[in-house]
Amino acid sequence: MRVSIPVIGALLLAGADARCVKVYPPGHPSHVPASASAAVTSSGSVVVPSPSAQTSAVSSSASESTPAAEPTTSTKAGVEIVSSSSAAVASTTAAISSQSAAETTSASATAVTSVAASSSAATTNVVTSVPSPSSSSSSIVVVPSTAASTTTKAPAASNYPRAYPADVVDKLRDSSFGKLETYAASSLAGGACTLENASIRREWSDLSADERIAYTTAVRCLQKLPAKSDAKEVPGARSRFDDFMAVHMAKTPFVHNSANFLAWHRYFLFTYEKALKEECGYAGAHPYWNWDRYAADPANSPLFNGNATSMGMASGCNTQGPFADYQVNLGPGTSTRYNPRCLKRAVNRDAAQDCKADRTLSLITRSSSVSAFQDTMQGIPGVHVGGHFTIGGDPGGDINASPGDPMFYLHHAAVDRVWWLWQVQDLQSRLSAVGGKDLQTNRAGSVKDTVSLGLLNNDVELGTLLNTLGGNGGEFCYIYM
Ligand SMILES: [Cu+2]
Repeated sequence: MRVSIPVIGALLLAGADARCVKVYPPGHPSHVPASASAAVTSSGSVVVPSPSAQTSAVSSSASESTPAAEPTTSTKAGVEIVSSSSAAVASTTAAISSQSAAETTSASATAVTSVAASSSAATTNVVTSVPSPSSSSSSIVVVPSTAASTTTKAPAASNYPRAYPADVVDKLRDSSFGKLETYAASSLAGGACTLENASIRREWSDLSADERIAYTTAVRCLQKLPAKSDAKEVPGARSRFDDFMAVHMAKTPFVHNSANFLAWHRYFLFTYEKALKEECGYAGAHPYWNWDRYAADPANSPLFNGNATSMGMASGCNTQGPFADYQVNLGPGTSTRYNPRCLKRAVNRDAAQDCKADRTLSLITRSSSVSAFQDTMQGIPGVHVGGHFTIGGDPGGDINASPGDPMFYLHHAAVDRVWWLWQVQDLQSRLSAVGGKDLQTNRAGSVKDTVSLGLLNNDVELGTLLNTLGGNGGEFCYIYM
């Protein structure tokens, strides 16, 4: 979907204010041109999938009942081997039997992760508990498989094995981990946050089935807790989840294409993760979405295949998966009125191509300043907009209201990971690098700028949000796999 002119037109048609059109990347569609299947919201705005999204929606709907192939991970002689489950790509007529086959293979794939994770937890005081390409482990674990049980060894490369082959960005992450260890040895020694106790944000497919369900269950909990938003300002807010959506809607003009884009969204995501933990008992770290893994067929991926262990469906109203009974209350755009409707996706394969690993790698390795990095990331094509377009739909394709789709947070964790990895390449200078403009003051951005999440969290200085290991007054303490 390479839209820009029609989208800008549609934005104007839909009544988006001129400020939004100016501030956000053209082509980040809140709304797209009307068509036969346009849904007219109560505000009169037309929200429809784009023509290309509709095409893919039609083709993917045929396979909706067919669970996506999740790779089966097996380990032979320390080498991770990933293969697609042939059972999972059975025809729709065999959907029911392949469903169980797919779930079984998926469970065996994730067993590797959970077993390895617990073996790592058992050695917290040992150097090898740091997930590092150079660490080693001799734990022998038995991994259940669909065919037969296999004795395998936790991969030496990492205590957190990947369910998919490492892509070029994963490889950069692994090969530059030594820089983080060097930094930690000199700058984190004796502090409260260390590499050993930092939480580890992992990719969606690398979580076990139970871990994924624990995450979506906590999100559902947040969607049921009562809102704290001011009822006069946000009359439509019905839940704590809506509180986050409303803050993003209100702050959107000041936190995109701005000096604080990366830091604001890092803080927003962290605060969301904190709410999941403190208000909904979530015990894990926030997952992220590795765009590249599913770019060939995002609709039939472990994220969007509609399974109980997914983030819901790829097209139309989400009637399957963990968010089947979730209703979007706010939006579209900046509308804070109560506007209940189903969560709609328009998962788009074309947009996913903008987020391939080679593009992400070049973003990281070729951006020598933070300004270049954040401008390229938010440009078109770029991984930020590309990820939003990959989700699409209502409110996922709406720049203001996009946090109304729970996928927003996995996408922005991916954005945060890319920033983190860019920082890791040169921690000395990049842990204090700020570029671009503060759109509230219209001055050059600085570490002293105030970052505000409204009612969600305290106002803090931008400079304190730059380091995931000890930033935010010590509250940040995480890394990414
Ligand atoms: Cu945003």
